[in-house]
Amino acid sequence: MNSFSEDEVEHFKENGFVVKHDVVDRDLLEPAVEKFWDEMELDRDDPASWSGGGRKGNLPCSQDPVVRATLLDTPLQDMCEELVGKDTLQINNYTFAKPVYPTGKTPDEWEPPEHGHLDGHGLVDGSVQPFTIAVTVNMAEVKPKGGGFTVWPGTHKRVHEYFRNHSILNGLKSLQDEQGNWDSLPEAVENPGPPGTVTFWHNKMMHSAGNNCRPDIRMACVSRFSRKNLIDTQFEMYEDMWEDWAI
Ligand SMILES: O=C(O)CCC(=O)C(=O)O
Repeated sequence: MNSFSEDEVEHFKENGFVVKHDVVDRDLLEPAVEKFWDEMELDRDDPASWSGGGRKGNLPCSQDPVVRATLLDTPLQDMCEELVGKDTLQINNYTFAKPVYPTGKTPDEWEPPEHGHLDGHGLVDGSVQPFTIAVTVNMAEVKPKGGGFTVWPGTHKRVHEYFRNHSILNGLKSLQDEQGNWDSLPEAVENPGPPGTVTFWHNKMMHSAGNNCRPDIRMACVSRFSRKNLIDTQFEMYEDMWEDWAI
């Protein structure tokens, strides 16, 4: 049975991402959320103190078996392989545990981030660390304007097209003019949702954490899969960017 409808596959191809609800069971999420709390260095009983956070960066529990279970004991890899191809993928990184702390602003003051970044092509100068497809899992409820994973739809196509004729070192250049200003970026889309909501996203998507103008902490985990043969195929930029995908 297919996990994605034809419309969802079409949405993924056109926009570079697709969102599915109830993919990860709450029984797996709840213990993982406890691990977030163990490590965020915040007083759980004092929400007023959460504004501004908290321990920064990916939490150490990114590697914890309980947190990894939210990837390993779920259909996430199989679902990604429905898009990329059966038995094509391996885990590139496990469950980076990413809190986004409240900013202290109200939803009325919320704005999306002005821009995002690309992973693998542009984060580290002079090196590429590509992957194939990623999943961002909402570990707890993420309300709109609450720091949800944010994407710039369609940027995967612009970046892919640019790489056909340019170095793959910095894909952000495909989204900038000659002066380095953002060039006609699409409107950002934030992906809130209940626990277990997953955003599946293409490797060449501009993305970012959102701005959290809610009182709750945004808790999400990001994992990336790469093709088993990525080392041989990473420079391959087919005219049809889906040539080597299953969709
Ligand atoms: O935390 C988020 O929502 C964004 C994560 C991100 O930017 C990344 O994994 O590269």
